[in-house]
Amino acid sequence: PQTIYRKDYTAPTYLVDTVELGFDLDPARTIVANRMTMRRNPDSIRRDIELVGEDIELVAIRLNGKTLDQSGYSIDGSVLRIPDAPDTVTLEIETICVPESNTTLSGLYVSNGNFYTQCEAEGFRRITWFPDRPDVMARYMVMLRADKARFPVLLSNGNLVEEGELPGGRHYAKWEDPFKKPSYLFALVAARLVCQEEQFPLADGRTALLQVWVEEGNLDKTDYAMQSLKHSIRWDEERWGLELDLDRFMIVAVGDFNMGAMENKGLNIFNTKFVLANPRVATDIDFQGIEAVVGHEYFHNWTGNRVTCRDWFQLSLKEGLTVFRDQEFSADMIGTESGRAVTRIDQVRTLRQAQFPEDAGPMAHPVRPDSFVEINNFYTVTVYEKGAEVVRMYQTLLGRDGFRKGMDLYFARHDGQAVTCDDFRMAMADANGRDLTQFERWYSQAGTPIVQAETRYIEATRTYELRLIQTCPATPGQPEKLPFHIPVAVGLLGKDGRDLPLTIDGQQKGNTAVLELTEADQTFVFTDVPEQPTPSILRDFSAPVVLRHGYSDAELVHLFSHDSDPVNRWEAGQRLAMGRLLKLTGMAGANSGADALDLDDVFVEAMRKMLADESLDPAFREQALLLPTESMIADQLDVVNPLAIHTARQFVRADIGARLREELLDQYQANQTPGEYSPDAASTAKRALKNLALSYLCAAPDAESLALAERQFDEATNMTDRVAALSALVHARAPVAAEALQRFYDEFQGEALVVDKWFMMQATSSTTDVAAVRELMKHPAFTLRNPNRARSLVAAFCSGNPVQFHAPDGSGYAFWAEQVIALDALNPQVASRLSRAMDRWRRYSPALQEHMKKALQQVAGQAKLSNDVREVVSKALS
Ligand code: BAL
Ligand code: ZN
Repeated sequence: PQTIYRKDYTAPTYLVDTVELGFDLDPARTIVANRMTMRRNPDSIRRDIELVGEDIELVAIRLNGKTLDQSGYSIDGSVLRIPDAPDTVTLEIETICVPESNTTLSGLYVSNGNFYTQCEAEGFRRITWFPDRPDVMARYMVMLRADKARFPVLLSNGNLVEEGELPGGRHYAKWEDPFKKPSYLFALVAARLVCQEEQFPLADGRTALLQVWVEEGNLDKTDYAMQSLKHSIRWDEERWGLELDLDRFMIVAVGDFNMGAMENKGLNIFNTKFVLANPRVATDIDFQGIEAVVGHEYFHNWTGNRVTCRDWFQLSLKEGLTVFRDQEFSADMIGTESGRAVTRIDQVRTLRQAQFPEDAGPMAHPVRPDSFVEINNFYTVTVYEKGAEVVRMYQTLLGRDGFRKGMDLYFARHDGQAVTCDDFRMAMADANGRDLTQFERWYSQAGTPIVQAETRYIEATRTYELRLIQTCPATPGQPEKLPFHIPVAVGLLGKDGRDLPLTIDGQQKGNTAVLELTEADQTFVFTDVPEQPTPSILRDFSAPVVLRHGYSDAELVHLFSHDSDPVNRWEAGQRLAMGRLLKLTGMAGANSGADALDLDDVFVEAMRKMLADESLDPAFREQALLLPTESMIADQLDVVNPLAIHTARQFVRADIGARLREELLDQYQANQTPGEYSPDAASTAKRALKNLALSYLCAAPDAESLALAERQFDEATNMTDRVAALSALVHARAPVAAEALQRFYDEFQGEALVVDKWFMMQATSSTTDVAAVRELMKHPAFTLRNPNRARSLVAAFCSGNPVQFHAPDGSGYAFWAEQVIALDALNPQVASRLSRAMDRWRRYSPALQEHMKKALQQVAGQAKLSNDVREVVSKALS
């Protein structure tokens, strides 16, 4: 496979002004007629028309009305070249594709008998020959023709301009998108669907027709998506002054989908997981996911669609920015300060759970990568979540108003264009008169920076020195790093726990100062500091870095009890917990078991106080009581022993469950939410704390705790409580667990998304070994062809059940290799995701490494392998 480099970018040779697409839709043989008006790009030095196509049969090609025979063009792999073309051309191309056998779910495909498309990043070339690159933006007119009885609904981007009947029971619909767009935003749907719809007033006085399209049985699960869409539209108007630019905005849910959702212009296509919800089938987390993803896709209309990416190396230009926007949206929707903090804590957890490991592994890449083999492999937590952190840092450095000025300038300069991350950075710099040259390194350097903090209080001069030393580990292709421009938000706590007012260089900084760390080693001096303070460094997680500081337990308990910054208050608890977990992991590894493990009173008492502090938001208390995950613990270790980590963490959970039993029971009772279910933030917070209490109680299971879980399972009136109870029973190996699982399946077998939960719960239980997963794969409801289902069992096991996956005999890895190979034949994108479960193989014990290497080599040795999987396994092995 060929590596593509960012430095090799060249402008397209021809631009496309208009595209007329005609589809004669038939699952077994769809005919696509494509008529493009093109003109030579004055910015290009070459004269060839270059089109790409994949898995399509070329029927005819005509240039300015004349059929081209094979002397008029050449095809080399996926590239079709017409040499020395005239300056303006009308190019007509007819192709055939077979949607029903397209298992990749990229391009035009069939799901449950209906037609859908997915074109990002490079799916449009599976529909027709085209300059399928984001810097070619054109206006689209689309004619859809299909059997009316089977496909009564025909949708595409933009506005419906005409529809009618055709002979032979067929019908047609003609759609026109008034905005020019790159081909990756093209979409069509031809399906038997129903919709919830309404007219929604926009800020400028217009109204827009909003629709949520689903299969008939799901019309009782569209309210929340519709409500989230309306909130998104209003929020974008109010927070950023950005309006919906179409008269019609559609969301369509599909059960077979590689990603979460897709922002096609005016016709967002969604994984059902991020549309369908009602209290019976969806959990609080599902409701939150729907709000965030509906928001995310809607916000792309400006950040992604109106202003798009010049090339795929710039993916974070739209994704980092749009994730940042959806994060802010979710925080604003909760509306309270503690709710905002809890969303921020969640973001930090995601970074530590997934992005920091990526930054430290063989697939590490900068937010704006320099090269790739397969762009689909770069829809990563680095491009998305770290990219969002980079955008957030602009706001931290420039202030909210400064950031808004930068956004306004970005749209003023670039609306209708395909641009780069540098263009965004320049808009931020120019709008604020700031030099952001050094900030560019966040885009070009991979790896998680480490900031080491050293402090000194000088009583005689009442000064406090904070020395910050930054380093960044080597990553593939980048042995040396230059210093980053890091905003470090700092507060100082007095002995009474209150913030000390801050003065630096004679300037008053309030309670939190944003220090700008730009050197490798830099010291900041606070003056007029009346007493030895406790430093609260990196407040609100002001940069995606690892902060090292030699905190004492006493300091951490002080911060955990008093820090006015809720994120650092939570962080102090995580540090307390991580210290214990690492020590206990070492002991469990040495002793091979939980015997002789012991948890100290300082930690348990801090947890007890936090749990019972009813002045604090239950959502915050839940976060504060959640231990770092097994993968976060693994990330701290040079040699990972998954069993020792699991043993240590389970021991801590059980010990907390036993020693805080009274308080846990109290909170379990105090946070009931009787009455009708509502996914609002306050009710969600209560359920979260209540169900965390239940899980701790069941970690040290006695008859009473298990009875509590069983009763909750029986009496639950919503999926959040039901799943929490069932999960507690399963993880506690309760005698009733098997029967409860069966009852759950019997009741919800008609709800695909709930069946996914059922598989996932079992896949991630430490009681489920490889043999049990293989048994589950024989279940009639299991199929590798549906991405959600494959992820719910196979990927959930490989990435979410470390103890069993890393079985000493290597059986987990052999299973992984088998499944990667099987999936790759169907759907390379899903296979490639699964293949990343082995990213960190060099961190395990030599015996495990041996097995892992063998499995990786087995996959790499396959003659027939997608570029997607090949890139991942070869980088892992290199
Ligand atoms: N653009 C791909 C899906 C998403 O990030 O919204
Ligand atoms: Zn996105």
